[in-house]
Amino acid sequence: MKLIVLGFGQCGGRIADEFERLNRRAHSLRGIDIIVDSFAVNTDATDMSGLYSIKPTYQHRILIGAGTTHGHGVAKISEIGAEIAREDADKVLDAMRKNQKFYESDAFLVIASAAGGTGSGAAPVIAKAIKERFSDRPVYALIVLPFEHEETAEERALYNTAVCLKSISQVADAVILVDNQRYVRKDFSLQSNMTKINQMIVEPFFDMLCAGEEKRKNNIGAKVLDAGDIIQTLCGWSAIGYGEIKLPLITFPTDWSKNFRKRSTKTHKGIEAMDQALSELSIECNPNDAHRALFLLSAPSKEMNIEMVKELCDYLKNFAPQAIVRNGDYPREKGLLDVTVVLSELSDVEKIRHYYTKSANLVEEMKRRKKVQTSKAALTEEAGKDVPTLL
Ligand SMILES: Nc1nc2c(ncn2[C@@H]2O[C@H](COP(=O)(O)OP(=O)(O)OP(=O)(O)O)[C@@H](O)[C@H]2O)c(=O)[nH]1
Ligand SMILES: [Mg+2]
Repeated sequence: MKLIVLGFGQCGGRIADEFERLNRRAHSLRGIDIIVDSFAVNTDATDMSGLYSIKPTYQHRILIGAGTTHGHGVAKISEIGAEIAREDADKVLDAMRKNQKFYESDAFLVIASAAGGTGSGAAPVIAKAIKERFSDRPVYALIVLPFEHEETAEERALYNTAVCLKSISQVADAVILVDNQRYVRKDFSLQSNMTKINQMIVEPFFDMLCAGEEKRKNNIGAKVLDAGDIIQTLCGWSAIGYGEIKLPLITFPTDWSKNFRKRSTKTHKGIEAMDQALSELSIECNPNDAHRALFLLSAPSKEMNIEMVKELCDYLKNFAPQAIVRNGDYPREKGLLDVTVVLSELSDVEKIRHYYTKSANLVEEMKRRKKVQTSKAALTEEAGKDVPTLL
């Protein structure tokens, strides 16, 4: 599958940058392309200068709202982010269309954090504009939810998150939810944390995007998971997970038909990787609520067989009995067996309910605060009416 990737705000831009890096990896290691083009869109010029992989041209690192914010961001006010995006939407659409391979893409991927101002405001607005202009391809969103401490420290984060989730779910074909809190690892230093988290967020997409683009016979599975399977699966609230098991690099040929115990060990490795993928889903959810799902098994071809794929299918079906499960195998020459899982069309996600309920109380509170702020400002104005001014 080939994507056009657009990252909004600081978080979105950095994750889009990681996707561009994935593409370079696919290109140099596997000789295939999984991304047609990637863009960072921001109201903050400094944020974009810190990116590594997205082309450093003004048409790939697009500054929006320069007249309003002078390149300094919208300080968490997502309504301003949305307003600026409405004004500058054409700038983004025109930049995308300039790529000669634009029409080779299978889907758009819009990325942003929900808690900030620029990304959470701009992503739904531009997703809507893309959907209206290019109705032939799906628009997917990858939305990053705030860390727990951000939610408790700043009500704005909670409010922005709820508003962004509601808005993006009204326009995007699927919203892949990524909860920052689930990626926190104690062994990461604070400085390297974000980069590591971003790498962990994008890694599950690598094999999934590559599998259907392979041209070499040896790397084409018995059942290829292609763009069609992904498009049929991604719908509404979605989660993605990834699990891997290291394999010895040198193995001796075995006649599996005569060695049942070893064969079940082999299947066991697949189940172990799938278990890991399910326990490390990008958002906490109940697989029972999924109505669509897919998994991709990737390993050296001698490590996979039809029986193993079938057992993995049954295993996933057991967790997600309501889901239509699609699958594929992807033979790769490496000492690794990995499983990517997508759960989609989730009918319930507790965290979303939490944002919606908490922010419903905040809507009134925000209005009240605005009123108090305005009336206090009027009082101060009133008190200073007899003071002369120098202007
Ligand atoms: N995973 C991840 N989260 C990030 C990153 N940068 C910021 N965040 C999260 O994103 C939220 C803040 O949003 P930003 O993306 O910084 O905000 P913005 O869209 O640039 O909007 P403004 O700066 O308010 O104009 C917080 O929840 C951060 O924890 C990143 O590189 N990776
Ligand atoms: Mg910013």
